Amino acid sequence: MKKTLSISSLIIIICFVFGTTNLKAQTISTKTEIFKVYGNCEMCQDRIEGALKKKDGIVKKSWSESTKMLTVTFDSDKLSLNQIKQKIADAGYDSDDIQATDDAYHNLPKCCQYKRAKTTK
Ligand SMILES: [Cu+2]
Repeated sequence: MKKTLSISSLIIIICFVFGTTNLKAQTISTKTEIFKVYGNCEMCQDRIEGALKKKDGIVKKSWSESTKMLTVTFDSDKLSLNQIKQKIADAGYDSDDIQATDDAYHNLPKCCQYKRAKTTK
C-alpha cells in the first residue's frame, strides 16, 4: 500500500512538472511583423538593426536595403510593435507610423539622410 502511494505521488509530481513546463512554453509568445523603415544604405541597416536588441525581447531582425522593409521577430510580452518603431525612430529612422525627431534625423551622416516621406515640420 505504501509503495503504490509513493508511485502515485511520483506521477502527480511528474504531471506537475510537465504541466508547468508546458505553461511556461505557452507564455513565450513571439510575433513576426514586416513594415517599412526609410533608409539608404548598409550603414543604415546597421543602425536600424542595431537599435533592436536581444535584451529587449528582439528574437530576429533583418532590414533590406533594396525593399526598405524590416522583418522583425520579437517577444510580444516584452515589447510592442510601437515600442520597436519608437526605438528605430530614436536611432533617426522613420517608419510610416512613427517618425524620428528632426534632431535624430540630422544626426545621421549626410549620405544616410534618406528622403523623408513626410516632413515633421
Ligand atoms: Cu546609410
